[in-house]
Amino acid sequence: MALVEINFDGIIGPSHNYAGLSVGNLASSNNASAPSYPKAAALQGIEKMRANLRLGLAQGFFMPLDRPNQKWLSGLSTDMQSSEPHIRAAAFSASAMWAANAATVSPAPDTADGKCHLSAANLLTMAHRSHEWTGTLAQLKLAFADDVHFAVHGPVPAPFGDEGAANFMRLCRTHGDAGIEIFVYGKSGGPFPARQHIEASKAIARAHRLDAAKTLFVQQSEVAIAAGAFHNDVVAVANEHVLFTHEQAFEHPEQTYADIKRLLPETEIIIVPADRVSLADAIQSYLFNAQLVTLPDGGMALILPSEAQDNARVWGWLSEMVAGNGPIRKLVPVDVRQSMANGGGPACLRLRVVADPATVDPRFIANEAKLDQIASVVAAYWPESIVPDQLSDASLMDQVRAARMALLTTCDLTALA
Ligand code: SUG
Repeated sequence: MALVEINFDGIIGPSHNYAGLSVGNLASSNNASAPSYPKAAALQGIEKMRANLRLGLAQGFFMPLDRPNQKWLSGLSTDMQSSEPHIRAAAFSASAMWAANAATVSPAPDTADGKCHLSAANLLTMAHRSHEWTGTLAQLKLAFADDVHFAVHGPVPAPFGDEGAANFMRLCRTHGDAGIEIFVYGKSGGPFPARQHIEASKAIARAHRLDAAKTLFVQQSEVAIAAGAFHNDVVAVANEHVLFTHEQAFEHPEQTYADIKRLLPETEIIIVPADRVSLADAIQSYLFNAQLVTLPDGGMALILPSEAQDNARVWGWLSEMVAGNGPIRKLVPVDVRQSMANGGGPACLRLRVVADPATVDPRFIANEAKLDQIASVVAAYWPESIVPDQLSDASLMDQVRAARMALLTTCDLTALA
């Protein structure tokens, strides 16, 4: 079968809560200590996957990780009862739901050995995300165990921060053709950290055996990071030959566009001007944290958060765009408000892998029946709500572990237990 883009969504874990852990992520800070609704959150994520299946798109999923992470706590010589609240919250976070940060993926047509390469991200800038990679790597090794078609790599070593596909874009004629790969790194972000370091991006490009002549390293704009765009995928998204970007996404936009055009002349760059949609509106509405997808009929659609529809300036600009003659033909709003309140839109919730689905472990591939089963487990086991004060509550920890185990059992994935 031909290579297709498969979107692997992180199933929102039973410990989903708002702990204000991500400095520079305004939604996370603004919603710190608010009650969360893990069951509703996970069901929203499942509905997004269903909607994508119904659009004719290939869909996969990843399991939530084991939380609280006892091994990480043991490494810090503590446990959930006695640790300080911020350590406890970091051990308990369901942040692996944002699968865009799980890994960087270079599809087979771009690599020297013709394999699809995946590198687990170290996520080391944020404590609560820095211990995801062990569980993520185990999962990637299982899902992409076919070593004729895939090469799975561990994370880049410290101190070089890597945030996975959130700071990475690929442009190509069609998914199955060789493309250009664009690594977007940060240098500085005013009061906020730049999470993606160029050293990490370069290490991944080498590990993935990319063609240096078709690889770009581009600086994310400092004003964008300072305005709350802690990842590049909050201000730009690419699909096949289309780059949809905010005017202020890159530090050197003209050079970036020229380099892209030089390497892939058929690229169409759609620039949203700051005088129509400010960075503040872009970050509040997450219009760029959309899944820009190619539909089976060939047109492109933007699957975006319903917050984008609620913002009149954003929706006005988008409506004009789709009414024009450009490549993006359709807007599909989805409700992922529980994830959005922690700064994770539709695009954060998924990792794109271009591959033949038959080469992926079928236990990670979605269909309607499997999503029904997953939704039943979520409905039966996921907590209704969590407030941060509950995180040391032993009965909540037991419920969270039992919920994940029920899902692993249903999906025949107890190997990840
Ligand atoms: O890393 N939020 C995530 C959101 C990740 C979004 N991903 C992409 N843009 N691809 C983060 O900042 C908040 C957790 C908390 O505060 O409880 C959090 O980790």
